[in-house]
Amino acid sequence: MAERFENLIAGNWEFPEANPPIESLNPADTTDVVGLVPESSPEDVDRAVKSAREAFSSWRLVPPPKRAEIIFRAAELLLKNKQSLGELVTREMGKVLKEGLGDVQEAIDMAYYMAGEGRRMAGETVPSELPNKDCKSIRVPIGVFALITPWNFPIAIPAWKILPALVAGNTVVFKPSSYTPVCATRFVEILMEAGIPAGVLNLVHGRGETTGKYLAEHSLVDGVSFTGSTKVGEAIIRSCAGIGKEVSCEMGGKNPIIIMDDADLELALEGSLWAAFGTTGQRCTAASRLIVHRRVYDTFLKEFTARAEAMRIGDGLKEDTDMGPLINEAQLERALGYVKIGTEEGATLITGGRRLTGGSFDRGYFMEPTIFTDVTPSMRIAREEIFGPVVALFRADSFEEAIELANHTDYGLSSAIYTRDVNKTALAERELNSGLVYINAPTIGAEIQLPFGGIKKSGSGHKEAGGMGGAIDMFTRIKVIYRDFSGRLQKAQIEE
Ligand code: UN1
Repeated sequence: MAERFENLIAGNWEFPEANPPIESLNPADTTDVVGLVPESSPEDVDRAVKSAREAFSSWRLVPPPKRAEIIFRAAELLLKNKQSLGELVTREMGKVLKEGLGDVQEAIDMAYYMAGEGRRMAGETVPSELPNKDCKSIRVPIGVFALITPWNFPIAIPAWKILPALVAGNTVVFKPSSYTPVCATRFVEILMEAGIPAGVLNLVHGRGETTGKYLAEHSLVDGVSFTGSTKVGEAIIRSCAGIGKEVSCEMGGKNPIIIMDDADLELALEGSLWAAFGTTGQRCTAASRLIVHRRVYDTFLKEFTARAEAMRIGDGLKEDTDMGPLINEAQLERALGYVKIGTEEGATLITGGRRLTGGSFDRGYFMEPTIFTDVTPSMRIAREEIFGPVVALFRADSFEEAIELANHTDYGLSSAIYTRDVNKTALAERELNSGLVYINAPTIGAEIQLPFGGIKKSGSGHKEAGGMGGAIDMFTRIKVIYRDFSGRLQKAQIEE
C-alpha cells in the first residue's frame, strides 16, 4: 500500500475520501507509486478558505520581522533536508538529481531572501504641501491567497509563492500540481515545523480542472497566483476579471537563443544544450528556438547534434544520467505529437523524435532529444510551446534578422544572445522583447533576488521573486496615509 499524503486544513491533517485518491507515480518508473493524495471536494476547499480567512485576522497583525523569523527557520530546515528533498523531487518529477537538488536550493535561497524582506517591506514618506501634515504609503497584506503551482519545479515554485505571501501577512490555500503532490506536502510539513500557525497555510490536493478551478474562483479568495500553461492562466484571468481579485499568472514561453558568428561557440553549444534539454525541456524558460548566424550554422548544427545524440537518458537518480523522463504520458504524447506536426509542416527532423523503449525505458516516459531544422516562423513548432526536449533551429543572415526572428513570438519570458561584440550585447539588451534577457548565458537559471516574469502570453499581473517589482508587490497593497496634526481643516489644492 502506497503512503498517503494528506490535506492540511486549519492545522489538521486529513484525508477526505469523498473521491477516489490520486496516485503520484515516478515518471522514470511508473511501478513506483510515490504516494496517494486525496481529490478534494468543493466542501474541503470551502473549509480551507474559511480557515485561511479566520487566521488572517491575527496573522496580518504579527509584525513582519516576526513572521520572517519563521521563514528563516524554514530556510534552515530546508537546508538540513536538502538531500532527501532533492531525491524526492527527482523521484516524483523526473529531473536529474543535480537539478532536483537545485530545485530545493532555489527554495532555500527564496526563504533566506524573504526572511530578510520581513525587515524591509518599505513604503515611502514624502512631504505634504500643507503644514503640520504628513504623507506616507505603507504596504498591507491583501488577504487570502489561492496559490496554484505546476509540477516542473515542485519545491521551488511553491516557495516562490508561499514564502512572500506569508511574510507579507497574507494567509494561503495552496493547491499544488496533482503530479507532484508529495513534494508539496513535504514542503508544507517543513513550514509547519518552522512554526507557521494553524490556519495560516492550508493545503488542498486535487486536480487543476476541478479543485484548482473551484479554489481560484472562490468568492472568499482575495488573490490568485498561478504558474502553468497559458491556456489555464488565461481562463483564470477571465474568470477572476470583474470580481476584483488580484491575479498574477506565470505562463508559457518560446524562448530563443541567438548565436552570432563572433560567439564563443563552445560556450554557446554548452549553453544551448543545457537550455534546450535540461529538465527535459520542461521549463517555462527552456530554449526551444536556436537562431544561428549563417557563418557558424553548419558547424554549430553538426556539433549540437552530436552532443544531443550523446546524451545519456534514464532515471535521474542514476549518477550518469544527463536527461530524465517527461512527467507523464500526456506530456510525452504532446511532445511526440509536435514531432509529427513539425515533420508534416515540412521541417527536417535532424535527430531524435522517438519514444525510448525496451528494458526499463518501458516503465517510464522517455524520449530522445529532438532537433528540427528548415523551420519557418509560421510553423506551429516555431510558435507553440512544446514543453519537452524539442528544439527548432533557424538560420539568420544578420544580427537584425536574428533579433526579428527572436521577437517573432506571442510569448516573451526569456531570451539570450551569444556574441563577443560588446555593442551587439547592448543592442540585444535593448531590442530583445522579453522579461529576462541573458548575455552569453542560456535562457534558464534565473536567480531569485530579481523579479521573474514575462510579457505578452508569458505573464500577466505582478512578477515573482525578489527585487523591485517582484513578489512583495504581488502580495501587498499600497495604502496611502495622510495625517493632519494641525488641528484645523486644511484643504489641499484649494486657495483661501
Ligand atoms: C519555470 O520553468 O517555471 O530560470 C521556472 C529558471 C529557473 C526557474 C524556472 N530558475 O530556469
